[in-house]
Amino acid sequence: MCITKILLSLLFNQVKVWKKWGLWFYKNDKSKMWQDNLRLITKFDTAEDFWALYHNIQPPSKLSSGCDYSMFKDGIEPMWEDRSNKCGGRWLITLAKHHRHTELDHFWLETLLCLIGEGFGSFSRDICGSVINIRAKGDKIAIWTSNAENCETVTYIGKKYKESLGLPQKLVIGYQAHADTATKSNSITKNKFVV
Ligand code: MGP
Repeated sequence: MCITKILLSLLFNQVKVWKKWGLWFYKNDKSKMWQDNLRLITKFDTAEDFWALYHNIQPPSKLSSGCDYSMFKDGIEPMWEDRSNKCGGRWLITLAKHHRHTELDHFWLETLLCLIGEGFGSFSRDICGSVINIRAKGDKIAIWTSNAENCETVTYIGKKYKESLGLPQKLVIGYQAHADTATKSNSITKNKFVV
């Protein structure tokens, strides 16, 4: 267990974390509409409940292709259409296939801890949630924020996020507005910001 995890569990066990969070699961069933494949698993507002949940669900690396987990602030649904997301965007980490068995679970946990531990200080207000996509072509992890025009906040979150994951300085990550992702005509969405 890394030091961040130990400290957070000691500090926040049975202590309320930032408001309340919801954990969602998406399983790709092509016979259904995208929204109908999305399920809220549970909500939690203490670190103790977070760890109980975390230890009782499959780690992302064990999920089948096409599945997602999302963790969002209570009251925000993990979709572009939600009023908190519709003007926002995401910092996107794309992982090479071989990272599923090395970095994926670790990156996801660090992402969750950045969120519930308010790792972005006062900028945490702009955080909506995070999503992990398990995909055959390569897995993805993203932090969603509420305002893609808020350059200072978005940039701060991106830099801090990269640092929290221990990504090398020279590795560039991109932020994309949901409006661009939702209307893209091919598999590439232009980056609005990079850090
Ligand atoms: P995806 O699951 O985010 O990524 O979007 P994937 O599977 O890697 O595909 P790619 O297009 O990024 O290469 C896949 C598809 O799911 C999208 O093209 C949409 O049709 C649908 N979808 C994804 N999201 C996050 C939403 C959403 O928030 N709202 C709606 N309506 N559809 C979505």
